[in-house]
Amino acid sequence: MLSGLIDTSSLRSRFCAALSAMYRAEVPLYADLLAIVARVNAQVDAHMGLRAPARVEIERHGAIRVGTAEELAMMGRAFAVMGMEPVGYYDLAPAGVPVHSTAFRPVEASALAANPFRVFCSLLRLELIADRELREEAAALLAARQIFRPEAVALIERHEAQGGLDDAQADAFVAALLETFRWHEDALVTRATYDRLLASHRLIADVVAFRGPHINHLTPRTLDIDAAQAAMQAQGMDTKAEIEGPPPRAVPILLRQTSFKALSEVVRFAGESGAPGHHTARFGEIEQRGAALTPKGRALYDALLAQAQAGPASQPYAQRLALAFERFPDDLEGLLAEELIYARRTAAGMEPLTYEDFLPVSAAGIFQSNLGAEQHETYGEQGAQAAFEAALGRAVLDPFALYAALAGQAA
Ligand code: OOG
Ligand code: NI
Repeated sequence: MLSGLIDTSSLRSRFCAALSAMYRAEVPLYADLLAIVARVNAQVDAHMGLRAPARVEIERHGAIRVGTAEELAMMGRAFAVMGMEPVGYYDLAPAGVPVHSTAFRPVEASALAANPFRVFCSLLRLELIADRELREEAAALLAARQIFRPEAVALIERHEAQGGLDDAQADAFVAALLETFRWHEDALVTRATYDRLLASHRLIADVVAFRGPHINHLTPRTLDIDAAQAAMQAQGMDTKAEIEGPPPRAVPILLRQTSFKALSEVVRFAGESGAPGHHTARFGEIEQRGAALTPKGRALYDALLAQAQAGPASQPYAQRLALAFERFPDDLEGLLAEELIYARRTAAGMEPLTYEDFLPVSAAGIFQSNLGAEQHETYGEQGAQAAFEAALGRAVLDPFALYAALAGQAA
């Protein structure tokens, strides 16, 4: 690397800060959520088992949805500038959402420690739209839009040619790329087209009807998600009914998440000057992360979650979840002895590795809660990892292999 080039982790931090500022301005309720998280985190006793870094309220992830292979490939190159690589393949079709996804994130221990910010990036699967005419119309709309500023593309190329960006180029890159994530209330389509896209699937309208892949949520980390959810509700936020993921535990595992539901926002349709329309897409979410599970731990987690979900409807979900998870050891020794979590040896003993990825089941729940309960159609297609990777222009990394390497084990 040439001297004078900015470290990719500080570039990621600059971008994350700029994105947060933009989203707080665009979605004021999100600024309220950040204030709640900061308050709850300040109240949490440091003895909870999570070492509180100085700024726990900074965002841990965001999410976008792109429409074409070209958009995904350029997005992958943009994230590479910030030291973020595609990790994992998520097939959302079984949950009735016509996309497949990856998480762009840092992978090295030092980069994760510097700033673990990651972006869940979904690619629309137009082939899952049954109506041929609508599919072709959507494809034409997507082919005609340009979601990246020329300056952003030029700086991505500069980064690739010189192995990094200098300070001024980094700022210019952040400013130019931010435009891709901005909300545009002027839609690309007429109201009639929007309505037809919406009738096919709300998510298809969200991707196809707009100028770009607006950031649809950001997610800060909370140290006590149960307290934060209660505080959100006390402040009148329309939250999800249940916290997604595992139940509360002494040793947290994987990821627990909740959100306020997507807001109804003003949209101006093409060729109209009268009353505006509305679109719901953007929300605010919080997360609490715990230990990364081994394949064996993950299999147990999936089985117990399925058991809780299949339990008697007469029993509250939280109770079913707690009962099912009685079979999941909840002490460090037990978790390590049964090889359910990844851990790394430190001077103080064994320390669980934090889960840095997403949960497809949670992800589906997040999508669903913001699409409205009415859409439960599922798509019969198989996952299409090879097609996703061809669109991206590279293979996605295997999350288990990354954790094993961080834990100092062979994959
Ligand atoms: C992304 C949903 C996935 C999460 O936290 O699981 C996600 C989306 O709605 O585009 O962010
Ligand atoms: Ni999320």
